[in-house]
This record gives sequence, structure tokens and C-alpha cells, in this order.
Amino acid sequence: MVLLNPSTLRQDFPILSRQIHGKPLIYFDNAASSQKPRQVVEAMVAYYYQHHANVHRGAHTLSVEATELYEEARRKVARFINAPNPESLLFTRNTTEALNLVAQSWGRQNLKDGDEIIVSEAEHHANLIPWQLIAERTGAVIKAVRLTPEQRLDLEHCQSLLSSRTKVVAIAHMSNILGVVNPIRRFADLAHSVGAVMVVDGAQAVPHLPVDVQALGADFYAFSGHKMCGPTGAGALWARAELLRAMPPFLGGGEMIRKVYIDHSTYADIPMRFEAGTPNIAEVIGLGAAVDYLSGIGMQAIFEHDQALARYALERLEGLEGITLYGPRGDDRGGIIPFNLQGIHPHDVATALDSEGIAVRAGHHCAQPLMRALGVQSTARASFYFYNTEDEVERFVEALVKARDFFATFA
Ligand code: C6P
Repeated sequence: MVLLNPSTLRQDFPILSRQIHGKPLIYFDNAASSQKPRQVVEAMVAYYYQHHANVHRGAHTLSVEATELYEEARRKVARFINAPNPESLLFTRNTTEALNLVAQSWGRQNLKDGDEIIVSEAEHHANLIPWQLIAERTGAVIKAVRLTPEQRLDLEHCQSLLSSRTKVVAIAHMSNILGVVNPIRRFADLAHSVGAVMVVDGAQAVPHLPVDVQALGADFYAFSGHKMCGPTGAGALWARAELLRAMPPFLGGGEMIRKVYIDHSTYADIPMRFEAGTPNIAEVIGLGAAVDYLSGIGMQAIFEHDQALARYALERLEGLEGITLYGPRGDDRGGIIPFNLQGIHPHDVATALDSEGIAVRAGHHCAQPLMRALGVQSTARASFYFYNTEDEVERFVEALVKARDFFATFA
């Protein structure tokens, strides 16, 4: 059962009325980036037309207004993930920058030779390469939690990797490929049992399900605005305030200081210590509007809608000859469907779907270790959001059948 009424919501998204190759657009690439409603674009336009000035710098009215809009967005985004206070919500460009901030700033101060960082083999490169970079500098070692045969993360394997050397457990809340929502609370309890910090890559979770960073037991939680109806260029890192207060700056420059001398400086308190330079003011305000928009729909309703579409798509696709579907089945599965059609390169599948107006992603999805674990080089991937419909899934299935039959003529 699909719970939301996409036809009303779709009116907020002008791009969804576009035609692609003469066919109505079906946008199934939401895991890469979501579309933007008018409300978000209008909030940014209103800011530029009426309030633009630099923030935290001027005594003049426009600067005060811009600062208030920027800080109001911080309060909104913090509330959205149930952060206990807004100061520990830092704005970054995206999840990637947020995770690099944690690895470089916290990691440089807290990791040493022989320490261990636990990730999983399903991580996006954004939650792997920052750890490799800091491991190279500090001598820390990276270990990976493997998948169970059902393609869930193996908690028992994670437990077996833990020791007094474990300093970080860094796991995605929701996989960008397998679509599974990982049991972060259980990973956090494991991490804390050996005194490690729990770092969560929330890039796919915050846009699609209710997130409560306190209930999850996260120490650091990173996400991107552009996957949750916000603009590109605005993301966030939430962290426990005491961890942030003990961390050195990530970037240096204006606004992050208290006193500056030629050869040394003292630094501002959080959040400013981690927001050097002029921030993406309009984008942050747009992210605040996105949070209002999503809250108006309801995150539980969005998750159930995504899940209902995924169940429907899986039912329809299961019977399709030549298809391989990846990811576990169950209530922990969100709206992401990775698949391959036998004998057809995923890029050819994506191109064939594009000719029918359907946007999906194909490739390794920035998760090469996971591709290796699945025994493939790449997959195609359809990913849903609250504005997608069962009719669109139906057209997608028809287009896949057409593509499969077309390529079969060359086999
Ligand atoms: N995944 C996808 O098509 P950025 O690029 O920093 O906004 O997000 C990085 C990122 C981190 N973690 C996960 C789980 C992600 O899915 C992503 C982005 C997109 O799957 C683009 S590669």
C-alpha cells in the first residue's frame, strides 16, 4: 500500500513535469540526489532578493537578518535529527566533507600506531577513504565488517573484530546500494563496549526515515542536504558537543578564531571553530526550508511510502527472467533496488531506460569493495522518493522487459 498522495506533492516539483526523449520523466535516481520543491528554491530566492549579506560579521541590518536566517536553519536541522542542542550541528558542504572533518580532526588527535578503525565492506567511499588517509598518517589499521549471506552487515563479525585497540566504528545508517537500514544502535553499543566512537554516515538515512541521533547512540552523524530536497553545497555533521569541543579545527581562516597572532591563534567555540570562511549561506537556508518541507510530509510516512514502492517493485521484478536483485528482503529495506540483467552491461541498461524517460544510476556507486563482495563490477540501481508512484514502477518494469528483449536479439 502506498500511503502518500504523490500527485499533490509532485506539483511542488516543476522538473517532474519534464519530458525526456518525448516521454514523461520518471526520476529513479534519488539516492544520487533528490529533486527540489519550489518551497526550497523560493526560500533561497527570497534570501538573495531581500536579505543577502555575509553572516556573523556585520552590525548592519542585512547582516543581522542573514545571520538570523542562517542560525534558524541550524536550529531546524538540529531539531530534525533530535540533536540535543544546535551548537553541535556543523554545516559542511556534504557528507563527504563531514566525514573528512571527523577523520582529520578527531582522528589526528586520537589515533596512533596500531589503533583500529572498523568500517564495513558495504561502505560508500566517503566513509572509507577519509579513514585510509588518516590511517596512513597515524599508523592505524582498517578492518571491515563483512556481509551475511542475506547481504546484511554481520554484527557477530563486528563483535569479533572489536578489541581494546578499536577506536572508531564507522558505518552507514542506510546502504546506498543494498537499501538496508543498518542497526546503528547495536553497532554503537558494540563500539562503546570497547570505548570506541560511533561514526554514522547518514547520507541515505536522513532523507528517507526518522533519525534521532541520541536514540541511535551516535557520536558523530554526517549527512548531505542535496539528497533530502535541499540544494547542493549544504550538508551537516552532528557530534556530541564534548567531542567537538576537544577537537582541533579542520580548516583555518576567518570566523573560526578568538585571538590571532603572527605565529599562533586561539580558536572559537563550536560551531564556529569548524565553519571557517564564508559559508554556503543561501544553501544552508535552503536546507532549512527542505527540513520544513519534509517535516510537513512526515518522515515515517516517507519511509513507509519508499518501502511500499520497493516491495511492489521487488514483487514485479522477481519473476523477470535474467534479472539478479541484490539486498536483503524485510522491514529493514528502504526504497533502493540494485539489479543486473544477465548479459547486459548496467550502463546499457541505464541508457535503454533513459530512452524511455527513466533515470537510474549504473556503475559501482562509489562502493567498489561492496561490488567485489557481491562478485560484480557494477549494477544498475533504481531509487525511490515520496514523489514516485506505482504507475512509474510499472512503466519501469515494462521498459526493463523491453530492454532485455532488445539486447537478446544481439546475443
Ligand atoms: N551517494 C549515490 O549515488 P556526498 O557526495 O558527500 O553528498 O555523499 C556521499 C555519500 C556518502 N555516503 C553514502 C551512503 C552515500 O550514498 C553518498 C552519496 C550517491 O549513491 C552519490 S555517489
